[in-house]
Amino acid sequence: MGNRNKTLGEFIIEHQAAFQYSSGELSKLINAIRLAAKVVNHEVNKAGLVDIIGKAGDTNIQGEDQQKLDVLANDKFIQTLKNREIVCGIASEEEDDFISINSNDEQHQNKYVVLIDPLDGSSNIDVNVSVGTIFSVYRRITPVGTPVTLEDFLQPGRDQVAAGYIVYGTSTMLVYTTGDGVNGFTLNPAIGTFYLSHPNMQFPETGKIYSVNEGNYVHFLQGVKDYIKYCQQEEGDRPYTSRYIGSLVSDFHRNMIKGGIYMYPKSSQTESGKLRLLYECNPMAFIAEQANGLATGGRTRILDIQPTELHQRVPFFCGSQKMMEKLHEFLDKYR
Ligand code: AHM
Ligand code: MG
Repeated sequence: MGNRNKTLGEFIIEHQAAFQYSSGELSKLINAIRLAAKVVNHEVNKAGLVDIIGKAGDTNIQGEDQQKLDVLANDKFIQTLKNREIVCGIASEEEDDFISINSNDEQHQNKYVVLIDPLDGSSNIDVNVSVGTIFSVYRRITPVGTPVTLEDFLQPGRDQVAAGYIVYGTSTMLVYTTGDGVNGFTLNPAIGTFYLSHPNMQFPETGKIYSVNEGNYVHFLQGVKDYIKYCQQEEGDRPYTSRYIGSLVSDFHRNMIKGGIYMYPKSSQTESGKLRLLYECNPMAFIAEQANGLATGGRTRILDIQPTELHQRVPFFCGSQKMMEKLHEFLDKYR
């Protein structure tokens, strides 16, 4: 079957067959994420009606408390994964600690852990700008049949089995990789089905877009400042275009399609930048590398960092290969 009208469901089944020893667990897991994504999408789309249906903290007509959307998204993803008993542990940007899941039938038999940022860029919701969900999947390290431990979550990004994001934008897309390229699926909201719309996504080798919060410029390291100045210089195909939504998923998604570079550097204010290694940088770095892009912390490959804590932050640079190489040249001058 060609790619015409292929649904995410069909794609998952087809690709499961490609894993010789697959038990179908990973496919079920992606399916659960697909389901939760649709529910969250529905809620995100209603966000503008907040004055009509009530805001966080209010009680709605059915007597239910209205939740903030990021809390709601967190609950939906966790509930869906828990109910379907397909993972042994979950860590979320919204939770202080990881959650260990006991399957009812066979205790702790599942082998995957999921790490999730349920609603990234949620400050954008109030102003009707795109937000996203980011997820990352690892095989547990500790033996199946025992409760998960912190060690199962603190694995370097290169050991990810799958990673992806959902962008709730002008249309809703689910983009993911299982280490065999990156594919994007667009939701047809009328029938609630994701269709393969962007097969084999690739960062263009170079691009003309740079994305960084320039309001922090004075606090950046000299190498980053110099690179930004380079992007703004009039020469060859420069100046580049500056585009910053402030929603990592959307900024990344645009750059992957059009060619560009995203930067969240450390600054004199924030020693490690802002973005979280486990919930944001690792999954995006895995997708970037699978799509012919690069992701580093300035020099170190993001996927090679050994995490030390669940909510660890790291500087993050990611994008088209040639642009990343140029950035590294500037950063190297100040080493
Ligand atoms: P969040 O997890 O609290 O939503 O923060 C992450 C977001 C990213 O989506 C975005 O790239 C970044 O924060 C923007 O930060 P800033 O407003 O400092 O530029
Ligand atoms: Mg986030």
